[in-house]
Amino acid sequence: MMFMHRRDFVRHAGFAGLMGIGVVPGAFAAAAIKPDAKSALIVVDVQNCFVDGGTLPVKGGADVVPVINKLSAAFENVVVTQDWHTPGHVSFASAHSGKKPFETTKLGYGTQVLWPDHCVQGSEDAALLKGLALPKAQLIIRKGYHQGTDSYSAFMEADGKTSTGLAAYLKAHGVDTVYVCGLATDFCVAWTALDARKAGFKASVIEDASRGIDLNGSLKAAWEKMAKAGVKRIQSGDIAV
Ligand code: VGL
Ligand code: ZN
Repeated sequence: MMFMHRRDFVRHAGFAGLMGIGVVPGAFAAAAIKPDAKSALIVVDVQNCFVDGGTLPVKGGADVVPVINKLSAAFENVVVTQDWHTPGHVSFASAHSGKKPFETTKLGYGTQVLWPDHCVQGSEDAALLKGLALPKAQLIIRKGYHQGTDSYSAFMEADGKTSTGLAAYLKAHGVDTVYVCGLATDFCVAWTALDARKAGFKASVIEDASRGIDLNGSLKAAWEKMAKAGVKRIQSGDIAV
């Protein structure tokens, strides 16, 4: 009972209520997260390439759109990211002879998963989903535009030392807490949340506003790594809209 998920708590509490055990009225409203001026929603890579019909589709990718649109109303600060690769980018399998998508290779900065060609700068594939309605978004940060370096994270390129400038931007705006959602949970969302922690932000990933690729157990591994780093795993319903 002590360590149950919020979902389970709600179920048990409802049952207790029915049994007349008594639940403090308003207890759930008080528990809900109310983002303030120090919080930012980071919407990661909700682009045509990552949904059906795109070059690197994530299962159920488009389903995050209505969830994110609704969530965004709760935030004063909304930042959007776009995966934005050069043609022939180093993360493309096609740039490495004898390699196929979803294999790996060793680069100067470490092991790189090789992907189908995706999110090429200026292409329709790299555009944000039409249905994504975030008129209040204050910044679109593009990443992965250096030919020889990938960037899953919105904060730091895969070399671990080239900053995108996002941490400085958020800090300059007084933001100390980020809520990360989008595509894909186990790559760009997870790396963004992990780097947010490294940069000193409180960080949560909104699970039902994200979808994963799950390559060789990558989804479970990402959640474990995030838990260890102090990234909270929450649901969109935990945020008061
Ligand atoms: C992503 C693989 C390659 C992502 C981007 O947005 O999670 N995954 N490029
Ligand atoms: Zn990419």
